[in-house]
Amino acid sequence: HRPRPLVAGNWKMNGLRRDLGEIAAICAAVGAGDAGQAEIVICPPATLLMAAAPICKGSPVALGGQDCHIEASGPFTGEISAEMLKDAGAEFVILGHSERRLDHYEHDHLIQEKTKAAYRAGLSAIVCIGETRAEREAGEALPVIAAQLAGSLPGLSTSERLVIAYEPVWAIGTGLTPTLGEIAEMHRFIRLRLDQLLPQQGVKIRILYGGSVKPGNAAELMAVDGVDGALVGGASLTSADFMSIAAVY
Ligand code: G2H
Repeated sequence: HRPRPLVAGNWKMNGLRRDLGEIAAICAAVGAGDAGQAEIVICPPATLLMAAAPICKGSPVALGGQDCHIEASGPFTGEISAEMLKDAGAEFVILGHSERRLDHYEHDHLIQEKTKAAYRAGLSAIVCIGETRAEREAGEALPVIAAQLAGSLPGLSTSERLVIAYEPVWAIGTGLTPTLGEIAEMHRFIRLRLDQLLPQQGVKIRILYGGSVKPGNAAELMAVDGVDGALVGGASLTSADFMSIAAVY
């Protein structure tokens, strides 16, 4: 039994109101059945959520944020809470992306707190994990991933509320991807760990691959045993590229 695949677009710090047409085009294509079996999520910058929400309403496309604060509200200048994302129309939130872990010094415990905040607000969390190039070359990829999973995931996680995205840091935005064998090995390992950490739920939680997923490599990446979908960055910014990735399902 394979879970329903999920293809999520992470727009990162890209997108102005004039780019909402890409979201409308994705909604139209998914509504017409072009994404096959896959569940589709678009995570635009938070500034676009409220404008994107009416566009996605009535279509099968869900919206997500890219980060959230651990508190629901308070004196945290510049921050956005999970409740605010939910109020703006989001159903998902990406947490612990390597650009947050590296550029903003986010650590596993903070990501665990953010994941709890997402659940509290009624959002599903897409929790990102991944090793750096130095860690992989040192033979540390598996223990690094094990520690990230153990440290980042709340014990009350369920397969409805949690999605894992495995994104090797050295594959993000670089055009490099691991071999299909390396991806299969890692997804098998993550599944094993999820099963140990989250009894009953771990076997059902979707494990996405992310890092330089493009129209040209999506079919072979998504066919790897244990890959339940993709987290797509650069190639999610244009509806044609994103839909040709989603169409592999
Ligand atoms: C990895 C990915 C999306 P890209 O960060 O999260 O980005 O597809 O541009 O490598």
